[in-house]
Amino acid sequence: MTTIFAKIIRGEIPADIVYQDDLVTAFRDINPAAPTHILIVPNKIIPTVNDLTADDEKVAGHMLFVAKIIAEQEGIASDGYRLIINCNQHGGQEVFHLHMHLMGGRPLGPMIVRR
Ligand code: DGP
Repeated sequence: MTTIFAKIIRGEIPADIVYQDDLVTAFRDINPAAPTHILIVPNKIIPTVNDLTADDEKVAGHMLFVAKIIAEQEGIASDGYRLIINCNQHGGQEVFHLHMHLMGGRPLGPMIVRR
């Protein structure tokens, strides 16, 4: 099984990679919703949050730590930013390779549209 993000991680398709280590890769979203919009992705394919196992605790925590590092790198840490992980249909997940959105660079407004 592969995913579009796995191909980016392996360097098979281009992306603006801003961070990479042995556990995660981060690159700019192709369709940014904010001035800074970066996806933080485990190098290993984990389709959704629902698929996390106890063995994935390290990589899951590392995604959050890397978000902090990149927010500093991008100069948005003190103003603030938003981290989002979508899961399955109700979450609006489109790519089934776990990823954390890091968005900032302007006030982002309410978290979700209230109905
Ligand atoms: P989600 O809805 O949480 O699954 O978000 C998927 C995001 O992935 C979406 O904001 C657009 C982004 N995306 C999809 N395909 C590509 C791609 O080929 N390259 C990059 N850089 N981003 C992509």
